[in-house]
Formats: sequence, C-alpha cells, structure tokens
Amino acid sequence: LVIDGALRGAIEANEFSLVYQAITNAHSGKLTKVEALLRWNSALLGPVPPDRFIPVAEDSGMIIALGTWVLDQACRQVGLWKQTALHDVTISINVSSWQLADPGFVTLVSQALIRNGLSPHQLELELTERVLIEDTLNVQTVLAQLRALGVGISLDDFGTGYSSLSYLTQFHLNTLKIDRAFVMDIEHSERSNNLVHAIIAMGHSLGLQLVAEGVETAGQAAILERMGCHYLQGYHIARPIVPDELLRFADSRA
Ligand code: G
Ligand code: G
Ligand code: MN
Ligand code: NA
Repeated sequence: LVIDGALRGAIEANEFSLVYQAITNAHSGKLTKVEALLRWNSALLGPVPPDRFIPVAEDSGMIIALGTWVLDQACRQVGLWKQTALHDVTISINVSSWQLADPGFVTLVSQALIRNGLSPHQLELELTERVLIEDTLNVQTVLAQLRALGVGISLDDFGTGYSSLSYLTQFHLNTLKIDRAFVMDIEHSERSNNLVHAIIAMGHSLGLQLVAEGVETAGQAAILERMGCHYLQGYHIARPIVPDELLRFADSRA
C-alpha cells in the first residue's frame, strides 16, 4: 500500500532510472547486447528494488505507463550511443504481460524505434514464461507482429517457470536466456552441467540464440563457451552500470 502510493507521481518526479548490464559474445568477448534494468529511488522510501515495486505496478495498472517510460528511455539511450563504440548494440528490455496485452503495444514499440532512429534488430523484448501461458492466442499474434517488425523476442529465466517445451516452437522467439539458478552450479554439479548442456543443444537445434545469465566466474564462462552458448551475462562480465561506465566497458572490449 505504501509502495502503491509512492509510485504515483514517481515518473513525473524523475525517480526512475535505467542501468545497463553488458551481454558479451561468449567467443570474442565483444559487447553485443545490453539489458536495461529499472531502478527506483523513491523520495519517500529510498531505493526500492524492482522485485518489490513491479508487482505493485502491475496490480494497479501503472505498469503500462512505467513500461512505456522504460521503452522510451532505453531507445533514447541507444539513439545517444550512435557515434560511439555502442553504435550497433542491441538493447534488451524486460516487458510485463500487461504491456503485451495492451492493444497499443506494437504501435508504441514501432514509434519508439522510429523516433530514436533505431534499427528494429537493435531492440529485443524479454518475456517470462508466465507471459506465454496467459492469453496465449493474443500473445502469439502480438509476438508475430513484433517479429515482423524485426524486433527480437527473448525468453527470460528459462527453465524456472512453467516451462512447457511446446512454447519454444509455438511462439516467435529467437533467444533463450538460461536462468542463473542453473548457471550457478555448472562447475560443481554434474546435474546442472548436464542440464545446461541439454538446454544449449536444444536451443541450437531450434535455431535459437542462447544467453547464459548469472555468470559469476571465469570457470563458468569457459564451460559455457565450450558448450556453444552464444552470449554471457553476469557479474563476471559486468554489473548493471550507468551509461558512461558502459561506454568505457565497450571501449575496453572493442
Ligand atoms: O535488476 P534486478 O536484478 O534488480 O531485477 C529484478 C527483477 O526485476 C528481474 O526479474 C527483472 O527482469 C525485473 N525488471 C528489471 N527492470 C524491469 C523493467 O523495466 N520492467 C519489468 N517489467 N521488469 C523489470
Ligand atoms: O529476471 P532477470 O533476468 O531480468 O533479472 C536480472 C537481474 O539479475 C538483474 O537485476 C541483475 O541485477 C541480476 N543479476 C545479473 N547478473 C547477476 C549475477 O551474475 N549474479 C546474480 N546473483 N545476479 C545477477
Ligand atoms: Mn531479464
Ligand atoms: Na532472467
């Protein structure tokens, strides 16, 4: 209830910001994508993590305005990177099921791309498995429209949720993000290692790009690269950081 009250007016009060986490090519180490992550520094409550306020914003419907702000802000930032080492980066944005269900969503996305001079392949939308089980028919249509625009669709936290393997062919996905719960134990648990290996093999056979999340050690990165995982994300690569820091990181990997 307190969060709900504090969320009202928070966009106008400029209390939100985005940080960006690098996603590198597992083979070359080059920065190819970045995930935009929302941060809220509330005047009333101080910093509130997204796990706490996103569900509240979803319950109140505020997620639509907030999600629109994130989309605009992230696309504007990529537009600002035009003349830099990040000029061809793909931005990955987390999208709530409520946004996908909003009839104006596809138009909103295409307008954000045009307004900021982004090529559609520079935008990727991250969905969770939960999105795919809710209102399946409409979701399929919306995802097909987004793919037709040239926007990428990525399945976040893969393997933790309500995984049905049929989703992988039923929906227009192009990227799987392997949840960090599996990546975490890859060096020491044969079971996790086998599981990640199997996910990667399956992704390859379905023509999907694979991103490993939560990569925290050099050992994990090496194993994942050997298994054929295309991209790596996690504290071993970089933490979520502000644009200036990300630019320095990109320069170091150019
Ligand atoms: O960045 P952090 O680890 O604190 O994120 C926690 C959770 O919040 C993650 O599941 C992430 O996907 C989600 N999240 C972060 N930013 C956004 C956003 O802009 N929109 C939505 N819907 N979820 C987000
Ligand atoms: O659900 P989603 O994958 O969008 O969550 C992204 C969140 O994961 C971000 O909030 C980020 O802070 C967190 N994260 C990113 N890399 C790592 C990591 O290597 N280890 C841990 N524990 N968390 C991470
Ligand atoms: Mn994500
Ligand atoms: Na994730």
